[in-house]
Amino acid sequence: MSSLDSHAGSAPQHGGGHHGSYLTSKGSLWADIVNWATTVDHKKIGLMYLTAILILFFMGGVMALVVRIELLEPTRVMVNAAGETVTTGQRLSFLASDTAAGYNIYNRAMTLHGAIMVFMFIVPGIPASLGNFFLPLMIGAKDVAFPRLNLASWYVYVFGSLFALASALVGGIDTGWTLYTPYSTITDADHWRLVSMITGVFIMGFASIMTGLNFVVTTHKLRAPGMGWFDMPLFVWAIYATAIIQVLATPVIGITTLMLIFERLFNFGLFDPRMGGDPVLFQHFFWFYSHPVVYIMILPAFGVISETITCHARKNVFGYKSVAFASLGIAAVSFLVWAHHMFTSQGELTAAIFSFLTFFVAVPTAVKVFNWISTLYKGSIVFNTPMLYTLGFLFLFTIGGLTGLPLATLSTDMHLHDSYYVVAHFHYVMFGGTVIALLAGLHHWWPKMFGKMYAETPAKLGFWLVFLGFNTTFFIQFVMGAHGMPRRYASYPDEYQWMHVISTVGSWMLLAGFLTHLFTFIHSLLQGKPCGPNPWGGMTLEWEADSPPDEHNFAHEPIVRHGPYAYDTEIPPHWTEDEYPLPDEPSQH
Ligand code: HEM
Ligand SMILES: [Cu+2]
Repeated sequence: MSSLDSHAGSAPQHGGGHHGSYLTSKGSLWADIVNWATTVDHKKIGLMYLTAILILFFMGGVMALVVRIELLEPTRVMVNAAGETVTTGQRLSFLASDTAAGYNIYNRAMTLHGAIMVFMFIVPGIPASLGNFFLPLMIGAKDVAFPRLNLASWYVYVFGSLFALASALVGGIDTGWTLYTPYSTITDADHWRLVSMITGVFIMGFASIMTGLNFVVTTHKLRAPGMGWFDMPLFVWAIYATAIIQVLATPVIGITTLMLIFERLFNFGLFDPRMGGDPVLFQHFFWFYSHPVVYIMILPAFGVISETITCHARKNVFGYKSVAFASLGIAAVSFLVWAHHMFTSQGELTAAIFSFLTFFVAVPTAVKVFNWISTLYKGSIVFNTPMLYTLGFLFLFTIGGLTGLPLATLSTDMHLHDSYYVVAHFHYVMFGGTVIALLAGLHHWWPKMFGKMYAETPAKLGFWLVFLGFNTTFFIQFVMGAHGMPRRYASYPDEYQWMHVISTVGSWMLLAGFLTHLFTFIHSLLQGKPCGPNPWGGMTLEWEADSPPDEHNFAHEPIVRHGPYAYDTEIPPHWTEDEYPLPDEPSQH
């Protein structure tokens, strides 16, 4: 374990350092507001990011519910007995002036959902919230390398999001979150809605780069004395690998969005064939960023799961080094496979090469899954909420990952491309993977962040609602898609209706699950029992700090003498041997 020898004899630390917790009020409400708005404390910035992304997740979720309500019934255009054309099943029509506008409301809600969820929620997601809060703590640092840049990144992110959301206030865009040309250049709505969304994405990119840069430098430079690369917790490895992608890939979306703005406003002819441009060029640019980005979304989730699984199964991570290197391997391969999103819009040889390369991504990913499962083997698994979410992750992410293989295979992708199968696949990965891991991490680190426990029973109820709701919503979409239901349509043949109904009912279960968690967390903040520094018996450095941590994290600079996990050799601090049975056989490290 990364034990703090300096700390072993310094029990008074837990009485609170000389600064008090980072949550301690500065006196008046106004003083607190100023303090938070100008803070350079990575913990506060982490919480500010967490709040912002959860608000956006809520907004994106509302849009998803709207989309699902529209899909309860297909839009049908029929001629009635009197010979008039009537449109039925447009549940959003009360928002629209006529039928065509009704279709467009569906398109805009779907686009807004995708754009919010991807650019504003899941990309900043875990790194900017949990990463900001825990990366410095886990390596025994006082803060990130560039604290002011960290605060700047939060403001840039909020500013960019407001820009993007402004496009919705003035009517929204209907291009899909992928902003494909020619929808985004010629056919869509009006200039300014699009330009405002695209500019928002452009601005948010800078926030992502600032965060990534900060984490790379922090990991290199600020590790506590004695902490070598292989003493770093796996969450740190994952955030580090993510940060490298953020720094290298994000500039590409910056350039792409600029090109799109110039094309839209000044007809540059980059993507328009009438002017010698090429619409497929846009797809290449877009996916050269957006494929690596799926690893910005999922690697931090892998990091969270490595921590929760070892802590709540009380066992070392099986094959620590292979998990650490798998993160870097995924980051490297992620840049080579972008064109697998475009099999149907390119030549056969190119498609075959990209298909071949795509299968390589599966290797380091599978290594991780096998290692996590081996970690569980003979562990003393505690079925608390973080562990339930961890097991949920393993189950859902495995489905998400394996269903990607038929999409990587040219012959099967020709059939599945742009169908609901794809929608199901990426929700299993992004939601079943990243959102579920975020929930695992939130429940795992909540006591550390706020110094209070949450009520276990409602938290578990929340898990079951989310888990069952998720599968009800999305599993049936694999079936629909394989039967031919295309994505992004509000109108569909009647034979699909029963499947859409199941899916929509699932979305309401999800809503109930999230509300349950929301109330559990609010209840914890108001009335939660105080928890000690280390309620789970965790072994990584953040558990050595107070709960909530002192303003400057550690009273003494930690000195690290062991790797991050040593559940087989040491009893974690504050535990007795009865509470913490050691495994019979020493497991490997
Ligand atoms: C992390 C959470 C989520 C992410 C990252 C996400 C992402 C996306 C994206 C990118 C799209 C665009 C699909 C396309 O381009 O065709 C989409 C579509 C959609 N999502 Fe989500 N989503 C999330 C959560 C949800 C939830 C909670 C629901 C349901 C309650 C949902 C339901 C839908 C529906 C119905 C569509 C429209 C599919 C279509 O008509 O093509 N999503 N999502
Ligand atoms: Cu991809």
